[in-house]
Amino acid sequence: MTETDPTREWHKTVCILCSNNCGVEVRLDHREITRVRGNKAHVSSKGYTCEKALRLNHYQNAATRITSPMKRLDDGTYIELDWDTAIAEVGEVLLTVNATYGPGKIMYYGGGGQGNHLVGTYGAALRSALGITRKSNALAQEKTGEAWVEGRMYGTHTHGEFADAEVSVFLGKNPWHSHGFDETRRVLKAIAADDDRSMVVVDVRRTETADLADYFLQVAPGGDAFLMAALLGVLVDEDLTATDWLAENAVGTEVALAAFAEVPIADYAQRAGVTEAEVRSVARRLAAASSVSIYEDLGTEMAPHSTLVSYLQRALSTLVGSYGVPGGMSAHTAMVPLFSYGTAGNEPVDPVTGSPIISGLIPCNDIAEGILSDHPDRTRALFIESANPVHSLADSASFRRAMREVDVSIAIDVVMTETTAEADYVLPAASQYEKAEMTFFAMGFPVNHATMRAPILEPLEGTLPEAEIHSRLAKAMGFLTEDDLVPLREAAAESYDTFAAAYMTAAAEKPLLGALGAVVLYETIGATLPDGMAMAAPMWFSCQQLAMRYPDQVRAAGYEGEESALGNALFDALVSGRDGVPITRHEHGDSFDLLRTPDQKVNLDIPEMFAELASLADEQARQTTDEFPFVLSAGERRGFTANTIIRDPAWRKKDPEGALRLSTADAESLGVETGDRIRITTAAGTAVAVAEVNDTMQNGHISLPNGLGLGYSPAGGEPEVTGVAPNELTSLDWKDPIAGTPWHKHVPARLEPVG
Ligand SMILES: Nc1nc2c(c(=O)[nH]1)N[C@H]1C(S)=C(S)[C@@H](COP(=O)(O)OP(=O)(O)OC[C@H]3O[C@@H](n4cnc5c(=O)[nH]c(N)nc54)[C@H](O)[C@@H]3O)O[C@H]1N2
Ligand SMILES: Nc1nc2c(c(=O)[nH]1)N[C@H]1C(S)=C(S)[C@@H](COP(=O)(O)OP(=O)(O)OC[C@H]3O[C@@H](n4cnc5c(=O)[nH]c(N)nc54)[C@H](O)[C@@H]3O)O[C@H]1N2
Ligand code: SF4
Ligand SMILES: [Mo]
Repeated sequence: MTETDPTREWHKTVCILCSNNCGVEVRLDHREITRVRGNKAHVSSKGYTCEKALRLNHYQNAATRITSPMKRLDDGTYIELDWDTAIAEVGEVLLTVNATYGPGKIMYYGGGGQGNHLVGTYGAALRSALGITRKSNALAQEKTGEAWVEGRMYGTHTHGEFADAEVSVFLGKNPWHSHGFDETRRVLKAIAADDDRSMVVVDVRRTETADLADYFLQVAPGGDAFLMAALLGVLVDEDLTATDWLAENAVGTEVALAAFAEVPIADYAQRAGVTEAEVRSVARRLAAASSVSIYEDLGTEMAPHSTLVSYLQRALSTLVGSYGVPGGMSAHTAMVPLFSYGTAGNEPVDPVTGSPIISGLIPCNDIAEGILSDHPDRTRALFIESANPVHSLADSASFRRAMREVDVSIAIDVVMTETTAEADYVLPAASQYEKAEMTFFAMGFPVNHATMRAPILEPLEGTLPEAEIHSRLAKAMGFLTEDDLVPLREAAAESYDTFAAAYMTAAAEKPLLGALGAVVLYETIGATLPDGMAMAAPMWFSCQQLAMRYPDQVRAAGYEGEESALGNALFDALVSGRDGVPITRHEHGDSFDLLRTPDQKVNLDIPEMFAELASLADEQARQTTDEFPFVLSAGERRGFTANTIIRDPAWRKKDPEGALRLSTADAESLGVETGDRIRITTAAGTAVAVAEVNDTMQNGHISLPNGLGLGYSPAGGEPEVTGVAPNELTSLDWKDPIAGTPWHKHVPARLEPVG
C-alpha cells in the first residue's frame, strides 16, 4: 500500500497580489504554502506568473493574522471577544447609529482587494438591509475620473486588447511591474519583438516598460494634458482622423475637432517636455494603425488634469477609429460590474462635502473631511472591510482622527493593520486561500473569463469567511431567521428553479429577504455546494443576470440551455472549474451593442472637458513652488510591492526599505549617494528614506514606492515600521477638481540630506 504524501500534491488557486489574478498551483506542508508555480491550464494566464506569486506564503501565514474578534477599550488597548458577543455587539451598535441619527449615516468602505470581490456582494447585502447609502473604496481615489468620462463617452467601461493591438499605448502606466492584462510581460516582449507592432510609453521615468517601447515620450511631471492635447492637435492639423468611421460611429466629432484645432502644438509639446517632432511621429503612427489600445493608469489618474487626460486619451483612440475593432478599445461584460454609470451627466452631490458622487462612490479625499466637519448629516459610523484606508488614503493623520471621531468603527481584515489599529471592533476574516473567492476585475473582450477559487485550507482557527460574518450579523440584527431559511434551503436542495420561485415569493412577503440577496443565497444555494464553496453562492444570481442579458454570448462561450437553464449551466461550470471558465464570447461587431450612450455611438462632446482644455493656455505642467521644488510620486509600483496585502518586510528580495529614487544630477547637487538617508518634506509632513540614485529618473522628479511604511510585529507588541508610508506625505485638498481623486504622483516636495 502506498500512502500519498500530501506535500507532493498541487492545489489550484490564483495569485491575489494584483488584479491579474494569475492561475497558480501550490504545494502545502500543513498550513504553509511551500511551492508556487503557474497553472498552464488556466484559461487566461496560461501558466504565466511574475516573481511575486512565489512569495504568497507571506500573505497566507503572516505572523500578525488575527484569530479572535477584538474590541477597543478607551485606553486604546484591545480585549478579545468570543464571536457570539462580537456579532451581537456589532449588530447592536449599527442599529443604534441608525436609530440615533436616522438611516444613511453609516459609511461602508472597501469590499475587496485585488482578488476577493465576493466580499463586496456580502457588503452590498449589509448595506441594503441597513439602508446604508454612503459607500466608497479605492476606486474613488484612482478611477472615478475615468468613470466620469467613460459614463459620458460610452455609458460603460472600456478596455484595450493589448495582446492584439497594432499600437499599444501605456500612459502613466508601468505594466512591467504593475501588470493589468493577461500574461503582461510575455505580451510586452512580444510587441517589442514584432516589427509590425509598436509600443508607445508616456511616463516621467524611463521605466522597464519604456525600455521595451518603440516610442518613449518622457513627459514632464504633470505634462500629460499638454501632450495629449498636442497629439490631438496634430491629428487635426495633418488631417489624420478616421473621417468616415467617425461619421458612422461617433457623435460630437465636429465640436471636438474644433476644440483640438485650437491647440498650439509646438508650445504644448514644449510644455509637456517633449519635442514637436516626437509628438508628430507618434500621432502619425497612431493614425496609420489598424488598431490602437491605450491603458491609462495612476501616472495620469493621480496627477494634475487627471479627468481631462482620461478624456483626451479616449478622444485619441476614437479619432483614429479604434473602438470596436480587433486590437482596439472595447466595452466588455463583467461578472459583477465594478462601476455604475447610470447617473453620468447628473451625478448626485454628497450633502456633507458638496462633491459629486461618481459611480456611487464618495470621493476618498472627502471621507475624513466629512466626518471631521460639524455637518449635521455627517457620517457617524464606519464599516471597513478588506481595505486599509488609514494607510491607503491621502493624509493618514486625518483618517486616523476620523476613525476616532465617529461613534463606532468596525474593521474586517485578516491581519492587524494601520486601520484595524484604530477600529472599535475588529473581526478576523478567513484568508483568501481559506474560502471560495474570485475577482471581478476581468475585462476581456471579445472573450471574458472568470475564475472561482476553492479553498485550499480550512479557515484559520478563530476566523470566519465574510459570508458567515455577514449572515450572523443579519441574524443578530433580526433581519433574518432560521424560519425564513428552512423552506428556502429545502427548495434549493430540490433545484435552482424551485429555489428561484420560492425566493421570489418569500421576498415579496418579506422584502428584507430580497435586500439581503447574497446572504440568503449563501445560506440556501450555498448549503448545496460541495467543497467549501458556499461563499460562491451569490454568483448564481450574477450568472442568471449574465445569461439573461447576453444569452447568445453565454452560449457562444460554451454553455447550453434557455433562460434560467443557461444561467444555471454557467454557474455550475464556474463553481466546479478550477482553471477558470469563459463567461461570454462576443464578436467585434457587437462592441457598439455594449455601449450605453443614447444612440450607442461614442460621444466626443463633453463641454466641461473643452473648458478645461482651454484653461491649459495659462498653465505650466509642473505645480511646484520655491519651497517645494521637487515633484514626488508618492506610491510607485515596484518589483516587491503589492499594496498592503503583504506586510512582512522579509518578502522583499530587493529594495528592502523602499528607497527614494532621484536622478543622478539631483543627487549630485544635494550631495547624496545611494544608501544615504534623505529627508523628504511636503506640505503635509516629513519623513526620512534611504536614497537611491537612479538614472531612469528625470531631474526634479523623485519617487517613493507604495505599500511601504507598514507596521509588522511578529513577536507582538509595538509594530516595527519599514520604509515610508506615502500618505503621511499627502494632503486631502491636492486633488482633481472634477473627480476629487488625489494627485499622489505630483506632490510638491523638498529634499535635505540627513547628516
Ligand atoms: N508590483 C505591484 N503591482 C501592482 C500594485 C502594487 O502595489 N505593486 N498595485 C496594483 C494597483 S492597485 C494599481 S491601481 C496598479 C497601478 O499601476 P501603475 O499605474 O502602472 O503604477 P504606478 O507605479 O503607481 O504609476 C505608473 C507610472 O506613472 C508614472 N508617472 C508618475 N507621474 C507621472 C506623470 O505625471 N505622467 C505620466 N505620464 N506618468 C507619471 C510613474 O513613473 C510610473 O511608472 O498597479 C497594480 N499592480
Ligand atoms: N499615496 C498613495 N496612496 C495610494 C496609492 C498610491 O499610488 N499612492 N495607490 C492607491 C491604490 S491605486 C489603491 S488600489 C489603494 C489600495 O489600498 P486599499 O484599498 O486599502 O487595499 P489594500 O492595501 O490592498 O488592503 C487590503 C486589505 O485587505 C486585507 N485582506 C486581504 N485579504 C483579505 C480577506 O480575504 N478578507 C478581508 N476582510 N481582508 C483581507 C489586507 O490585509 C489589507 O489590509 O491604495 C491607494 N493608495
Ligand atoms: S502579482 Fe499579479 S502578475 Fe504577478 S503573479 Fe500575482 S497576479 Fe500574476
Ligand atoms: Mo489601485
